[in-house]
Amino acid sequence: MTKRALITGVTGQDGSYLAELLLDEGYEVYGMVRRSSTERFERIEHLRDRLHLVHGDLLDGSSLGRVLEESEPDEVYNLAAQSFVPTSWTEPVLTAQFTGLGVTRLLEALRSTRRDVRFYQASSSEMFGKVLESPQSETTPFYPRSPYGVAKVYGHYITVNYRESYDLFAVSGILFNHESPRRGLEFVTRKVSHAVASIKLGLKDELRLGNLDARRDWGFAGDYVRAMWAMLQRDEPADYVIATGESHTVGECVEVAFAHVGLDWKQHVVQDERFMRPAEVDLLVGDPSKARAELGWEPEVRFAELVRMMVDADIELLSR
Ligand code: NAP
Ligand code: G4F
Repeated sequence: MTKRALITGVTGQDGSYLAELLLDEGYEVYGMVRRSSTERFERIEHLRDRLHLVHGDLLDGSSLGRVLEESEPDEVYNLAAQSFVPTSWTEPVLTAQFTGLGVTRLLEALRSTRRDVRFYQASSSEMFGKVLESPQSETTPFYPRSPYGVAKVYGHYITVNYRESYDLFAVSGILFNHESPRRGLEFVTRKVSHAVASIKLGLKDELRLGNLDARRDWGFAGDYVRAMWAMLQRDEPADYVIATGESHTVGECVEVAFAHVGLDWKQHVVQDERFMRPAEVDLLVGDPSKARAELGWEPEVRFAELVRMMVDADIELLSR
């Protein structure tokens, strides 16, 4: 029988890659979208004919119940969130509502349908924050450094709690930063790739950034959605760290991106206090051994290739 999946956050970066993967796997895919005065479905435009879009919002529990009734899913992927860390300081309560409590609303709606549904929660390496050990694994304690990180810790533990309390097949993927040409323009890798493409094409001359020393474990979103799916195919529910195991500075990302188009980053990059954070996460590097051993998961795209892919895609986009 054809399996059905529901993706919240289907219009986001990960939602679009996951929808592609599930459609390729033969699923009937439902995507939850929220009402907006202007439709912004660019990332899923190429899939529109193959997707069922259903209206709902993580802020409205009754809408989630209706979405579940309408879609009758076998698997639910909760990717929707306020996902930009700086916004979590300017809108901390809303971030807690979307990113934290939204998970409980969805789990409660699931519980009341009493269906045998598998649930995936998009947890984050941002939960490790001021890291207590390196590399970070499934057993590393959390020390979040932003309202977003705090909300994700809540979402993580409520998922664990519903698994243990109600015997739900509910798992959390603790995903480290993952990027792609579909990444939002406000995140640092895409900000860099888009600016490098614009500078190369003579559309601008300067790129203003914050902390160039922060280190992240950056992978490719297309690889990471494979891990989400694999987690829901296991016999027993468990949480996994998904990462490349390599970490690089923001400065290295800048260097690789400018070098790819033959430019010297020092001529264009300006450090700007406005992009510094009240509390920074200095270093993230994940240990994906459990995912490798139990899911057979490996990242295919590495850091420099990822940055170059994003620059090339932005040059193509801006040249159109
Ligand atoms: P994204 O591009 O920012 O997408 C977020 C999605 O959530 C969008 O589809 C957005 O819809 C939707 N959304 C936001 N608030 C909502 C609400 N109240 N009700 C319903 N939908 C709502 O994020 P992403 O990079 O794909 O990340 C997917 C998930 O993984 C997020 O939960 C994120 O926190 C988590 N995560 C991401 C990374 C990463 O590096 N990318 C790492 C770890 C964890 P609109 O289009 O309407 O705004
Ligand atoms: O690209 P970022 O904004 O991503 P951040 O904060 O690591 O969060 C992303 O990854 C998390 C997983 O760990 C996700 F949960 C979360 O949803 C999101 O997808 O910033 C990366 C680093 C930071 O250290 C930041 O201070 O880049 C530094 N940075 C330096 N200049 C900048 C800038 N970040 C942004 N966004 N813009 C800058 O100009």
